[in-house]
Amino acid sequence: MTEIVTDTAAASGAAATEQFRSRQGSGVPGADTQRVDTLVTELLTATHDIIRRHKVTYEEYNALKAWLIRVGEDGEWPLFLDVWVEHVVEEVAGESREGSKGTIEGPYYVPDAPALPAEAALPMRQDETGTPLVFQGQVTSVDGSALAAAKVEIWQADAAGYYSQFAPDLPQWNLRGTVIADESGCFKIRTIQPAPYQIPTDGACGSLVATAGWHPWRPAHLHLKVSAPGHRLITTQLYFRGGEHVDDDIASAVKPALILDPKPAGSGNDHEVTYDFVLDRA
Ligand code: MBD
Ligand code: FE
Repeated sequence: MTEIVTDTAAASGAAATEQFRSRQGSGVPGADTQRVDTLVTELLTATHDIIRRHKVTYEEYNALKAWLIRVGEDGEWPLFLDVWVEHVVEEVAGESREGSKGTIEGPYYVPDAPALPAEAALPMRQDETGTPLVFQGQVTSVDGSALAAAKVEIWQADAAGYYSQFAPDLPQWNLRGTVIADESGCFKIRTIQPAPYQIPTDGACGSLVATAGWHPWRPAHLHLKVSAPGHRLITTQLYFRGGEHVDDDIASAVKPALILDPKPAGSGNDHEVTYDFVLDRA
């Protein structure tokens, strides 16, 4: 099922909202009244404090109301939350990990990308542009043992900054794959270096960014989910040393341990980098 996605905030937002809904039930299993009361009361109290401290006017209150309505109309709740809130949820969730660092998932993951062997090229167009990149490494457990047949799911933007299934005119699984590591936990993935990602400027989030005088950019990144039986799945991203916006990611999701430094390799413009993953035990 390939949907037509046009190049507007509302179209990529609708696709992201639909993707999220298709994977998410409603409610939190086991959420209790006490917890909901505490969290929502504190959120509201913080909001009330801000209104008093800054003497928020009716004009500002109504502008907020109109903007929130538009976030929904544009399907941009996944984008808004993943850009400005998710990094703190991930920070808290990551506190209990010893292995590789994780970071946010963002709005553009799609499960069940085509399975690929340990040494493979990601699905891409015949004329895919961008610097060729060989991304290789090994998946081990925290005790150092190799994790045979670990699953390395990878998704990324193309050299124009677009994600397949969330932008028009891209093959369904372009630059998305599920690589199965070999018996030593090793993988070698041929891809291209993605471009920095600009969040849509024509939707509610773009309007917030412009009105607040911020910039709409994320540094170029690869997204990954790495998993193996008996181990905690890690969701992470990898960035490129010296790349634009590595130091001022709008989504606050860069960590020093996640910055790659690919070196020229082979002929032409090819680059190569090694990054190993260490998974915590489940
Ligand atoms: C992205 O590509 C992304 O990774 C995040 C977190 C938010 C918006 C776009
Ligand atoms: Fe992304």
